[in-house]
Amino acid sequence: MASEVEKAQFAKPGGDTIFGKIIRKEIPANFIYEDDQCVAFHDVAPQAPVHFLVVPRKPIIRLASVEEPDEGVLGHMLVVVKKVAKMLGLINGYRVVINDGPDGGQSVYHIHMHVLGQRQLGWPPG
Ligand code: TR5
Repeated sequence: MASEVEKAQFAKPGGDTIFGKIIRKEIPANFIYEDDQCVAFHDVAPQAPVHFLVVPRKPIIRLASVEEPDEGVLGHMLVVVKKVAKMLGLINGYRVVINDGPDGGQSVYHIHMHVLGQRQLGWPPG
């Protein structure tokens, strides 16, 4: 089974992604939250006791391809991060991560925020 880093080396931007299929409910995921702009669901391979993803309905490819009109949805996603983190009881803090491109370890080319919590996280990340 390829690691996330290995997957990121081969992942390519473009086309529909697994997250598009999840958003359209063509593939099941463990949803926690949804609204007209974004969804949140648990990561299938959690790297912490709580690990969820916030994904915009708009298929923005990656942070490097964000445009000014995306400001609103990106800000909204951070508000959703805060809401869902509170909902899941992350009262002691958490980490929010956007992996961008091969060096950033991005394996799915539909922008998303990772939220990790309920354990002490190390720094720097690997
Ligand atoms: O590597 P990046 O930052 O692109 O993050 C992609 C994340 O998507 C990884 O943490 C994966 O574990 C996660 N992932 C991949 C799939 C998946 C998922 N999370 C929830 N449900 C998933 N399904 C149904 N299928 C996946 N291939």
